[in-house]
Amino acid sequence: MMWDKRADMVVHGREPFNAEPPPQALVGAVVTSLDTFYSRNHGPIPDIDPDAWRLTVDGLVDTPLRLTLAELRDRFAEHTLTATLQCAGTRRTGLIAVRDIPGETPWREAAVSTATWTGVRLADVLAAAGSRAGERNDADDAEARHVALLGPDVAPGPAQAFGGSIPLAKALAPEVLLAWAMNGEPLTPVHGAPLRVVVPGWIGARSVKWIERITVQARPSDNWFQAHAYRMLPPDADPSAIPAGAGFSLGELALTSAILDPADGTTVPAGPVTVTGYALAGGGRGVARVDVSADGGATWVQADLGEDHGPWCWRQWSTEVDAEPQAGGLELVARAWDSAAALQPEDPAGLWNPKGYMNNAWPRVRVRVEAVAESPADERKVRA
Ligand SMILES: Nc1nc2c(c(=O)[nH]1)N[C@H]1C(S)=C(S)[C@@H](COP(=O)(O)O)O[C@H]1N2
Ligand SMILES: [Mo]
Repeated sequence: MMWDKRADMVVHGREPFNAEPPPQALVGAVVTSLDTFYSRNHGPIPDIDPDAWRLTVDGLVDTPLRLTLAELRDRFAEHTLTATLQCAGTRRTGLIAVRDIPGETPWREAAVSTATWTGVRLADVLAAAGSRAGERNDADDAEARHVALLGPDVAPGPAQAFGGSIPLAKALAPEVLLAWAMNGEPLTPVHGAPLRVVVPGWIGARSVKWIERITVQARPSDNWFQAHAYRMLPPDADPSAIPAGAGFSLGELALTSAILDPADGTTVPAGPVTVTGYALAGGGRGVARVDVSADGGATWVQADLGEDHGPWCWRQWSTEVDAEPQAGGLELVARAWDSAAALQPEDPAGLWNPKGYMNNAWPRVRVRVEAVAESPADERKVRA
């Protein structure tokens, strides 16, 4: 399989490579194995010579830096953190079902994965460069407010290297890493080797891979993927002619959840059925509760939450429902609450936006229920 991924990946595209695992592959594991971790790319995977690679830190800093990977690892303390990465396009299929979204990858529920990342804090690197948070720099007459992140890979559409920015306040937060390892293994090319940014709690697009340049500046990045894409547009906007700065920029993730098993459209045997999924609060909030309904949302039970690995990490959940054979099957629904008592929105229709970002509506799956045959005569009845 391409890029060391499992053979049953759902491959949305080979070039650029975009793939997510089958939903059941995410069940139960807090940390996603490397062969299962989704991958989202806007251009070709760059072939980087780690010896020639350098990280540049510039902009509104006292001392611009230019570092090799060895220098970065020597100079700064190493930190390890388990964090979930989620693409803003996850569950776009639920928005496409409301109204078509041409030209965007139809991600299902698994464009989200969790890894244990090892690297250095972006805050430590910015401190070494003497970044002056919020301070006016006389020469530039500008206040340091944002940190632009730039990769080398050129996406075909905008013909621009991939980049974006995060506010300086987030860049200085201890959870934001420049990582060279994932689950204790060196980063692979597809996940950003030799070094990538990891911005926990924010949309995956801000976790820039193959990072080459970090620039402290007054304003958000004017890179295509900050100024034109990854923005929440009103439903009537024309996505083919988005002026810079239209709508609002996506940053913090919104509370979301998904049902991973059983899969939509499958058949389950009558009797107790285990329903499993994940919930992710985003922005450093926690998942407080997950409710599951087996009757389309009329009645609910509380799911059991898996182990809490902190605010940057999803929660796995599971519960058992009783499946009775019935015409039309069973409609399973989930809804998560976060630690700010926010509840996921019920209906994807109100969330529809022309680029299909941030579908965090209640996940729903419909399954058929098959009566368990007790005798050959019963079996014939069921099959008929
Ligand atoms: N340089 C670069 N960084 C990038 C991207 C990219 O295309 N180029 N894709 C972004 C998006 S949209 C997501 S969701 C994550 C996906 O990371 P992964 O491929 O390691 O899962 O990387 C982000 N970082
Ligand atoms: Mo993404």
